[in-house]
Amino acid sequence: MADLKSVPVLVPVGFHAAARAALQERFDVRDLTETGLDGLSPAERQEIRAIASFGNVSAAMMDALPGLQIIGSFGVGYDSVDAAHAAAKGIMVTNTPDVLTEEVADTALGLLLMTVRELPQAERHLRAGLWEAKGPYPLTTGTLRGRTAGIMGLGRIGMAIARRLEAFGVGIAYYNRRRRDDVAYEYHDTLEGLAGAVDTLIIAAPGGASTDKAVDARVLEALGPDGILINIGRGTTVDEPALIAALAAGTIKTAGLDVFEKEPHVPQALIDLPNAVLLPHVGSASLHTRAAMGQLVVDNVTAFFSGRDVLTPVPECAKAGVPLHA
Ligand code: 8YV
Repeated sequence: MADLKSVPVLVPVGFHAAARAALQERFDVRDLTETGLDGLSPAERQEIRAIASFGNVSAAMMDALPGLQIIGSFGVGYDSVDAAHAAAKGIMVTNTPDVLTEEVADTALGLLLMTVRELPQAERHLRAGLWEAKGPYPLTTGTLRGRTAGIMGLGRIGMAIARRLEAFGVGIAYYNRRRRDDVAYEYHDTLEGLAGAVDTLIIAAPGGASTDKAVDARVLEALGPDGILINIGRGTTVDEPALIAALAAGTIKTAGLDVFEKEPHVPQALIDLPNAVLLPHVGSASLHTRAAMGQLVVDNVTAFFSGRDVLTPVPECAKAGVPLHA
């Protein structure tokens, strides 16, 4: 078991403040600045044994840190970490599932309600003084009543969204890598099949190569002119130009997006569309939930170097038999 104070841990300067402070108390924290590994001398690179991360950890970065044993990634999605490369090298990767599930599902339902009932547009109407000057906000053509939602990615967050949809009286179907045998929701083995069977498509799937641009022009066409697209997963899952074209042409009705392909950049063409509700990736962004996520990063890295199993290894590392502790 290592003396934690002698373990050099690389932590981005803008990392969750409380988590950074907790790591600093226990470990020998080294700053990862905007210059990346260029900010470290070759000798310092040799020493690093852990990274706390909320962004890109590429294969090249892992290769440049020969003593690296664990990457504690902040967030449930770890598409920005090359987990396959880490697993092949015997480097542990942990993420922060569970602690953000309910928050993200809340945001998904909020976004769905905002989108279908045009709540941001109605609020802008009031703030612009138009209620008094011109009269009530027009009746919305959209309603949740009678809708069926197709969930892409019925994992922990997808299931939490489904539970909420049930309470709202919305029908549920899903597309997943595998059919789940613990739910009675209608399963579709293709995304296009799901989109054709529902009028509301909710993306709660992970990002990365397996879902890259999976929601394309054909899927949007299948969703149809009354269709609503909600994305709480990753922007890369949607072919953004195809979505912009579909919203502009009325191929689908409206979209509510919390994530984008090249965050924080959002295409002006999307911002200009009146039939889109856009949030700046706030799915898990409450003080409460971000604190829990930060603590889980600290707990994983601490467990690893204290001879205890990490709490939340990513499946790639668990399957490859990467050691659960140092
Ligand atoms: C965070 C997320 O915005 O958990 C995820 O996968 O996308 C969000 O909760 C992100 O992790 C912040 O780095």
